[in-house]
Parts: sequence; C-alpha cells; structure tokens
Amino acid sequence: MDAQKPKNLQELIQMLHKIFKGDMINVEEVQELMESYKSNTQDWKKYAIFDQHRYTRNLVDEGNGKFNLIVLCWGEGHGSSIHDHSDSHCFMKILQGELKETLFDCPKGEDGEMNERSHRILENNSVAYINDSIGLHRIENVSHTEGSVSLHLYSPPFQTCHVFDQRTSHKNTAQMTFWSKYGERTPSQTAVSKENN
Ligand code: 2CO
Ligand code: FE2
Repeated sequence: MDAQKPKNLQELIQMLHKIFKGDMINVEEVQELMESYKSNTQDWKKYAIFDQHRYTRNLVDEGNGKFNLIVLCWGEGHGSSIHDHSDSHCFMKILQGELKETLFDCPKGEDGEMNERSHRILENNSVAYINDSIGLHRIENVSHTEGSVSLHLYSPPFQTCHVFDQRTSHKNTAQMTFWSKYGERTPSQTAVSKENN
C-alpha cells in the first residue's frame, strides 16, 4: 500500500518526526517521503531568506534532536565548497529552480587535484542522497536568471564539516551556521563564523 502523501510542509515535518522516532533510518523511505511532498512556495517562503553574496542556511526544524531540516537559498551563480557531511545522512530536495551536484572521490592524502567522478542536474521536487561513504560533493546554482531553493535533512545533525580544495585536496574544518531560525533572521555573528562551507 502506498504511504500517505504530505499535503504541505507541516505534514511532511510531522511524518518525518514519526519515521525518525526509532533508531534505524531507512534511506529509501525518507527519500520517497520527501519526494512525495510537492513543493509549494507558500509553505516555505518564510524560511527562504536570500543573501546577495553567498548561499544561506535557514533552520526549519530540529527534529526532536534526531535531524535538522534546513532551507538553503542559492542566488544566481552561488555554490558551495567541496565538502563532506560529518558521517551524517544528507537528503536534499529541490523546492525551486535547479541545482548542479558534482561528486568527488574522498582524497587519500593531500597531494594533487581531486578526482571529479560525475555531475548531474537536480530538478525541481527531486531528492538526492549522499553520505561520506558515497563521496564528497559541490552544489551550485548555475542559473544566471533564477534563484534556487532546496530542503536539506541531516541526520544526526552536525555543526562542522570538512571542506576540500579541488586543486590540492587540502582539507579544512568549517563551521556551519544559520542565516535564520524558524523564519527569524539570526543575530549577526563574527565574520569568521558567518562563513558557509
Ligand atoms: N551540505 C551543505 C550545507 O549544509 C549543502 S550541500 O547539500 O548537502 O551547507
Ligand atoms: Fe552537502
């Protein structure tokens, strides 16, 4: 029997709370559930706070400590570094526009160019999944005319990740911060902690 489809973002969040109650995570189940929600701007516009200079991370829900649900806003040409996901599951649903995902192998050491494995365009409403055993990725909004918005679920939640230099494979730790929480702009912090990865 088909599982019930969430009619809006609130229902999706309730259903996510239910399936994250236990200790096991069924990746396909989460992916299918997130895919079955059809994006409606009205549901998430209060979280979609863009910045001119870089992509923003906007906290929607803390999932009873089991996961973070975050709306990311990618202005035209904005992109992330190459990064990992701190041993967490990462689900990423497109809410508006498109995003390009480039996959990289995890470098063995810190010498030389990183190996680019593949890339793809993620279309509206699709859900991508990654974890550190799959590899690393870079996410970009390659559009020159449209902002993109995506919904990310990380379980367990994490506050730092590793970022990598494509040319040298050099690895650094990056702090992840929120541009807003529950629709309210986060008070501004020191310059260094405002950086996204
Ligand atoms: N992991 C990045 C972040 O949370 C976004 S790329 O999609 O996982 O900032
Ligand atoms: Fe990521």
